Parts: sequence; C-alpha cells; structure tokens
Amino acid sequence: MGTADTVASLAIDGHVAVLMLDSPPVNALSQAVREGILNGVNEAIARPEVEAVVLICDGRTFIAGADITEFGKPPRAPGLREVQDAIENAPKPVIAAIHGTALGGGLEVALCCHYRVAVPSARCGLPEVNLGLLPGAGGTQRLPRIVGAPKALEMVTSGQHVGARECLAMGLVDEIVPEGELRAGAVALARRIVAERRPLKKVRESDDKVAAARGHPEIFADFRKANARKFRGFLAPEYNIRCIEAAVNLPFDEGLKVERQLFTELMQGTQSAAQRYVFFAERQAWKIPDVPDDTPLVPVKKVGIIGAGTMGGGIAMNFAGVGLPVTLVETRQDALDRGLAVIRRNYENSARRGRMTMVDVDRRMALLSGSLDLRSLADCDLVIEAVFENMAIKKEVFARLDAIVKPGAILATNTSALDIDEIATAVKRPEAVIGMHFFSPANVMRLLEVVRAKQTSRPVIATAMQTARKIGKVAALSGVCPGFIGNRILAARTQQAQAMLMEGAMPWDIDRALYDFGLPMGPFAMSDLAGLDIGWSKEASRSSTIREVLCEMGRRGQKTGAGYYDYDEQRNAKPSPVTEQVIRDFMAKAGGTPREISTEEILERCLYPMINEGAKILEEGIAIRASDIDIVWINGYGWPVYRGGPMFYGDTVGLATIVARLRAFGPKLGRQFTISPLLEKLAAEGRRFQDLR
Ligand code: T1G
Repeated sequence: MGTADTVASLAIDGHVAVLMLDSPPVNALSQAVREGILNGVNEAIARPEVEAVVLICDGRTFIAGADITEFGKPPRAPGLREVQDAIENAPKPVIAAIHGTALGGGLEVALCCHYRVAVPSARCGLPEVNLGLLPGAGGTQRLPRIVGAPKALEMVTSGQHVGARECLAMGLVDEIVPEGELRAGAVALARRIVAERRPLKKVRESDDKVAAARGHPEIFADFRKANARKFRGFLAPEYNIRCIEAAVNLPFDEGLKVERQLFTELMQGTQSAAQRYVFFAERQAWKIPDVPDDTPLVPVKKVGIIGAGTMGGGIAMNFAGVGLPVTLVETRQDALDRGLAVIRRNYENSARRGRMTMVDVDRRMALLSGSLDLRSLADCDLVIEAVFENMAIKKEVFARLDAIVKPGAILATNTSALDIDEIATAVKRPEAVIGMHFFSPANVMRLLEVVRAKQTSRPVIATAMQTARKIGKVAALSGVCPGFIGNRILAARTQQAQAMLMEGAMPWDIDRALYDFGLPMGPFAMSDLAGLDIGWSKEASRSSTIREVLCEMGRRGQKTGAGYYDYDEQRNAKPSPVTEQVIRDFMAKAGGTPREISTEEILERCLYPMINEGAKILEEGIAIRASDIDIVWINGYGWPVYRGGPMFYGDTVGLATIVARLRAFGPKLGRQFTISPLLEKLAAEGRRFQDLR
C-alpha cells in the first residue's frame, strides 16, 4: 500500500509541472493517489515558475477508477470532490494525459482537467453500471455536457470503453499524440495553451450539448423503451438515466446533488454489493493455488477440432476469431460442408449487424480448414474433441488421437458430463488430457469450464486457462464429477422442479418464479427450446415421465409448436391445458393430491438445493472457491449478476435460514437428498461461503 509521496511525483519541465502517478496495478484512486494528486496540484499552483500542469500516469494505464477495494470502508480524506475542485478551479491549465483506460473516477478526474490529450490506443469510459453503480464524481453531469445526452446515455448504461479517435471526434479529448510520445505531447500542448492564452475550459460551464436535449423527454422515454429487456431487473441503468435527465434539466450543482443521492442509494444496495463481488470473483477465478503464474505454457499455434456440429463449429469460431488456424475434422463430407457453411453464415450475420467486416469474414474463414482424416491433426498444439456424448466413442477417438498427434500437444474434450479420468485411460499420456467444456452457442457464451482430471499436468491446466483468456472467455476450474460444477447444480434444480409438478405446481408457475427472480428462462421453457426429445427414443419410451408422454404425443418443444407450453406462429409460449391434463393424470396415477405451491416455496425449492449442491462441490474440492461456482452460473446459466451467483445469494439469504428451510422441506426434497455438512457447519457458526479462504 503506497503513500501520497510514493505514488505521486512532481517534475518541472520548463514551465510545465508534470504530476506523475504510479500506483500499480491500475492507478486506482486510493486514498494515497487522491492525496498525491491534491498535493501535487497544490504545489504546482504554488510554484511561481509553473504555468501549466500535466497529470499523467506511469504503468499500464491512466486512472482506471475509484479504488473498488476501498468501497464499504470508512471514507478517508481527501475526498475525490476536493481533489476535483482543486484541479477544476486551478488558476493554471491542467491537462490530463491519457493512455490505457481512463475509466470511472479516472475519467471524472480527467473531465475536471481543462484539456485532455491521449494516445491512439487509449480508451475512455464510465463503466460503473457494471458494478451496479453510476459515476458518482460528476461524470453523469459533465459527460453529457461534452458528448450530448443520447451518447452519454449509451456510455453510462453500457459501460463501454470508447476509443481515442471517437473520443476526439466527440470532444472528450482535445488532441491525440503518437504512441510512446504522451508525456512530450502533453507538455507541448500545455505550452501551446499557455502561449496562446487559451481559456481554462471548465466542462461544468458548457451547456449547449445538454440544452439540445432540453424539452425532449422522448429521448429518455425512447431509450428506456428500447432497452427495457436488457435492463430488466437491474437498478443501476435506470438510476444512470435519471442522472442524465438531471444534467439536461437542472443546473450543474443541482444535478450533482441528484447524482450523489442516487449513487449513495446504489452503493448501499445489495445489487452493487453483488456486482462488486462478481468483479473480483472473475479475477480470482484465474488463480489456481497449485498452478503458479510462472508455470510453463504449451505454445498453441494450431488447433484441431473433432466434430463440425453446433459445438465444434462454435468452438472453431473462437480460435479463428483470434487469428489461430483451425482444422475441423468430420466423418462425412456433407457434415463437414454443413459445419463450415454454418460458420460462414454466422460470420456473415455478424457482418450484416456491423460487428465485423466482410474482410474479417473472409480472413477468419481462411483460417478454417476441413478434413475427413484425423491424421491432419498430427501437428496441432491443441485438439478439442466435440463428438457425440458417448464414452465408447470418446475413448476410441482419444486412442486414435494418442497415436497421431505430436508429443506435447494438449488433448481436450468438450464433454459436458462424462468422466474425463475414464476418457484419459484411453491414452498413454493422461497428463495431456483435460476438459474444455464450452457452452452453446460456443462462439457467444462467455463461460469455459476447464476440467482438470486426476493426472492432468500443471502446464496443461495453465495453458487451458490462458487459452480461455486469449479467446475472450471467463474460465473457472472444476474437478471431475458428474456434470462438473454447472450441470451438477442444474441437476439439483431440475430434480426439484420436476418433483413440484407432482405436487401441484405447473411448469409455467415454476418458470414464472425463476424468470421474475432474474433468470432469462425457466427450466421448462428451456427444455422446450432445446427440444424435449434430446436423449429420447420412441422405441424405448414407456410413458414413465411427463416428458416422455409429451414426446409420445408429438409435443417435442418449440420446434413442434408444443411441448410443456403451446406456441403460436411467432413462437410465443402460453400455458397448455393439454400439458396440465397430462400432469394431473400423472399425479392421480401416483396417488398424489395437488396443493397450492407459493412462488416463495418454488424459489426456495429450486434455489436452496442448488446452493446445497454448491456446498458439496466445495467440500469435495471440485471447485477451488465458492465464487468460482458463482462465475460458472452467471456466465454459463444466466444467473442474474445483480444477485451475485447462487453461493453469494446463499450468503445474502443467510446459510442458517437455508438449512432451516431445507430441513423443513424434509422428504419433499427426495429420498436421496442430504444437506451438505459444510453448509450445516457454516450455518451453525454463523459464517458465510465468502468467509471460506
Ligand atoms: N480498483 C481496485 N482494483 C482494481 C480496479 C479498481 N478500480 N480495477 C482493476 N483493479 C485490479 C484488479 O482487481 C486486478 O487485481 C488488477 O487490478 C488488474 O485488473 C467515483 C465509483 C482497468 C480495464 O470499473 O475494468 O470509479 O487480480 O485483471 O484485464 O464514479 O481492471 O491482479 O489482484 O482487470 O488489464 C470504475 C474496473 C470504478 C474499472 C484492466 N472503474 N477495472 O483490465 O486487468 S467505480 C472500473 C477494469 C468508480 C466513481 C466510481 C479492468 C481494467 P489482481 P484486471 P485488465
């Protein structure tokens, strides 16, 4: 932990004071950095020979925001407002020199400077919304005064990082200087400002951009309407919008008061606490205690994928997307052609939506080659198998790969549930075998569940994690067990959802409860989307489950216009009297009597067994930490980030409450159900999963 003197230094370059911050890793606005800036600015103002001040940072980035690790702790002086006022009211021009990312409080400090200069690779943004917050240091009042209300709405509700050239075009920065010449460029600008007696531009005083939106409430109404689906359940986006409205309709200082009040409300709320927890959890997930950062990596320059189906194709797109050549192997030419055609179509769709150019499409397609011969993978560094989920087939493929692929290569499987230790018995180099479990659609879903088998080597684990980061995934490490982390917890929920159908709840009751809780879709709507006939065969069907009966009736899900729900032409779902009757008949046959099941009970019956299963996964060492489980469910199963993940949610509810409810449900949870000893222990000790280190 630095002090003001160690994180900030002042050097005089001619008549320009250069105030350099150096507080790794990201020059966050810790107490020391705030004090360092304040002292530096005051000293520069006081020194008669100084005519201008350049605020610049050492290391990888300009100030990347307030120090999130200080949130929730007692505030220490100087406050950020005091620092900003000192800069904005300085009698000499203060120039912010931006490289890396000027984010949150960092951009808010830069917006108090009179001028801003950046290198081309710099990016600026106000990403507080990703922490369940809003820019609480004047950003919501100053940004729209430069970029206008519509752009400000977009930036504060998306948290996007905007490139330097676009910032220049918007007036967010005044000048761009060549890479590597930031300090010299900023000092030169400072000298020109002094020489040309340019005004001390205070963003707070400019009104024309916000005036343009005054009297146009439709700007905000349309924005809310257009993003209602995306912002569903989140508080912060709406609060950010209200602040921009205040910037348009109120005097600056009044707007600041609105911003402060709404910021404080969010900061004290559970949503921001959850999203801040997730911020650090995502960064923790990369750290594996017994795989040190300096573990040697396997260089991955060429990738092979077996199976060009939905998963294989999506996986291939990730690697072509980062410039790595990929060979896709299939058993039949038509399957290979179909797989490559789907990839091209997906890329072309992205190009049509402006997410890439047709040149990008051709460049990525050029990196993809197809083959019907496994031997074409001989010189790959990483091979990912994505064939049918059948142990015998997987082992046969791995045995052939073992004979073909060069020594030192990584042999990965995309299985979502099978025993990877068992698969590894098919090869002579089990240390090279690892699970890389992608989620469908694999080119879109952020999560990659990396599964270490008993003999997987540390370099292979480290390389799989590093590869995940390279292709833009969020990874979490799991040990081998049925369903690994994500699907194992999903099974616990599915079991209860199915059980409640036999007690009186209808699929749409359960789906509604989970949807309103914040999940994108309930289990039954999800089954209808995926198809009720996955793993179902007509020949073997014996009307033994509700799902089987629906399949036998031809109700296979959305694709057949009926499943648990009935669907209209636009595939809008509505509760089905047919399904209701099937369920009633089933219950009657089992001698059950329907009862009213409240939304609260549905949620507890679905969520608490998930948390309990998470505790079992922890006590078995399948997951390293509880927050990894949360990262899996947020990035792979749509758990709402503002609820922090199942384990964080468990802590929010209170583990003692969860244990008490599980005990109260007793036999309803099923004969096999047991409460995790770890969960009982933590509950008894009044502790949380977050207290586990
Ligand atoms: N505070 C404290 N630590 C931070 C931090 C921050 N703002 N940002 C990053 N770190 C740590 C991070 O935990 C990690 O630590 C290391 O830095 C590297 O981060 C008043 C209230 C800047 C784009 O939301 O988006 O300002 O794991 O792995 O991929 O309005 O970090 O190594 O121990 O992410 O190169 C607003 C958050 C704050 C930006 C770099 N700012 N940071 O990405 O590295 S709220 C943000 C990022 C605010 C004001 C409000 C990214 C990055 P460790 P990293 P990276």
